Amino acid sequence: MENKIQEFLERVRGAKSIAIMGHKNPDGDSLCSVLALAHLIEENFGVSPVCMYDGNIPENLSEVPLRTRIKYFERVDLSEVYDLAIVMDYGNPVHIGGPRPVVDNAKFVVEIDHHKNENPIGQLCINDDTAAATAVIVYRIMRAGGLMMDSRTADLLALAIFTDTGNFKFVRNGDALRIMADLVDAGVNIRNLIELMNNKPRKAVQLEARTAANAEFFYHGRLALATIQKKDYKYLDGRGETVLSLLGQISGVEYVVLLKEQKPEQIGISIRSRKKPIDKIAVALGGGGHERAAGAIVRDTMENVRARVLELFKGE
Ligand SMILES: [Mn+2]
Repeated sequence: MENKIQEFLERVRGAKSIAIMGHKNPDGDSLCSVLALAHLIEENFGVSPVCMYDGNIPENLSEVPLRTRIKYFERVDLSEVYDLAIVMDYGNPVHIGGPRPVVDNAKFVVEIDHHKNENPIGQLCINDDTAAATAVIVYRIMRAGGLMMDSRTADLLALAIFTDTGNFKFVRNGDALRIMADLVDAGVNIRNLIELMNNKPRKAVQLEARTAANAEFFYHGRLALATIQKKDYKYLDGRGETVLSLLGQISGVEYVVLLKEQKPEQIGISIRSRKKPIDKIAVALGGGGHERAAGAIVRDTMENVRARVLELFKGE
């Protein structure tokens, strides 16, 4: 890891043009890790990376520091050949989406990720699937390189870690907490960051509340299943974390599934588990993720996907 970080710093030092991207429909870690790394590079190396994304950035992340620094991929020149393309927090090449040509055209590709990834696309891979967030790896790069961290970088790293660990619920060791402690000592105010994310449209919160209220329960109340129909999907902000978290608070519920009809015959699936690993269920559905937080996108009707999910949970 240390050697890879040193090679990365050398690559950045030698690059005149840099592009950075995360995964499609960025979450807090994807968005804030991209912005933090871009800002670190700009402040410490004097090169201003071009940041791009595909999909939608949730409204609750619209006020994060340097938000305007990242551009929708259709607003950047995808034919430009960058010295360095950095792909972060992406997990699987299909999740890169629109910015993909930038990766294919770049002279050198680096990936920085904490997802399990069978087919890495980087020529240099700074991957660690034990890291609680991609931002944890960014933090390590920053410290190993002796890079200057200002308050915006600190806030971005804290936001990424806080959101990706589900407010520290998913940490498996103390690293993320030690890093957060350091960021707080550097001036991060966690309460202010939470307030900054309380920024959803009213319709989004009301949809989440309604979706949770209409959830169904199976297998002696161990599985909670909620659905969002196409007509409501446009109001959903992000992945519906609040629905997942609300249903997961119910006594006896071990698994929570949220089915989202993104388009006719395209269902986004989010799965959460309170105990046992469920990433294998997401994999069986053609997706992936972490042991207790995973997902998939299935091209089929809501009815069929619902039946398949219920079948997969039968043995659990
Ligand atoms: Mn992540």
